[in-house]
Amino acid sequence: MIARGAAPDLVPIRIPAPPETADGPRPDLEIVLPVYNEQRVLARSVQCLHRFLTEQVPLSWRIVIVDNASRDKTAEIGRELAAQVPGVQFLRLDEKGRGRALRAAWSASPARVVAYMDVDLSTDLRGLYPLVAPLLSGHSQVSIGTRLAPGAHVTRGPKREFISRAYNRLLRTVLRAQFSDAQCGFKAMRSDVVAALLHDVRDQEWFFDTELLISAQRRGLRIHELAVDWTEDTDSRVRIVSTALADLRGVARLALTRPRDRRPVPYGKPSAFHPLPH
Ligand SMILES: Nc1nc2c(ncn2[C@@H]2O[C@H](COP(=O)(O)OP(=O)(O)O)[C@@H](O)[C@H]2O)c(=O)[nH]1
Ligand SMILES: [Mg+2]
Repeated sequence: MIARGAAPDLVPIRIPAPPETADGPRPDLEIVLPVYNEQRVLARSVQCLHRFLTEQVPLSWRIVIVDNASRDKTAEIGRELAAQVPGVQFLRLDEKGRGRALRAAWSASPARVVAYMDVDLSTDLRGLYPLVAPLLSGHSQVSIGTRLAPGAHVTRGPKREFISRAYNRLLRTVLRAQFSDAQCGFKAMRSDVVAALLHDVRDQEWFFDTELLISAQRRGLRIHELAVDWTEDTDSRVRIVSTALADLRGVARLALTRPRDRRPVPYGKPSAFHPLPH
């Protein structure tokens, strides 16, 4: 109900000019595509993502392909894409590990929000703007896609479904995780929490995501969850048994480690962000 009487005081909004970087204007969003032996889908996925961003997303953005020592033609294709397609960059690291790739790209990013997605585009891209909007507005600091919350539409095999549910249940039981899906390849966070979270994370491979989210939770950050539409690509780089064992070792390590620092990250006020265009 609207109170009768005088109109409420309106706080004037000051719109800051977008900060500049050495490479030009600071983008709202950087999307990292971690790739390992992805010559089959890389060019198609980058073109698809580029077109989607250009036509559907009202933000400034850039795409960064990060390859860790692929043995196929991924690096050649990545370099070629970076040379040909505006807004696309390519980074190559010598050692394997998806976590390592994300760390390298995110820690060097000038963007207001950093994100990543699996190059097979298993997640419907229409979730991208809803993923990052709560970060740009200042409402949340971390934002993740989830396949395990009500509203998600998921097509994947029974084995991966079972492992995923069991793993996330374990996280809730052992680590008191408050998020529903640690492993969805569709995540983003604000740049002003990147350094603190990366400081906490030790894993350089698949456990990286879980460790990052537990760190965010322990530091009292708000993790926004977005139910995604997910269609599994059965061409996978995950070696299930060794990855599951590494995950279990990671969970044990986090369970035994007292949080080093529960203090909240001094992230910027929402007004530090360039507001979203209409
Ligand atoms: N940079 C980098 N990316 C990787 C590595 N391993 C996997 N990826 C990428 O991580 C993403 C998810 O891998 P994928 O095999 O689709 O995982 P799944 O969907 O869980 O089976 C894909 O974009 C892979 O190319 C790695 O060692 N380095
Ligand atoms: Mg995949």
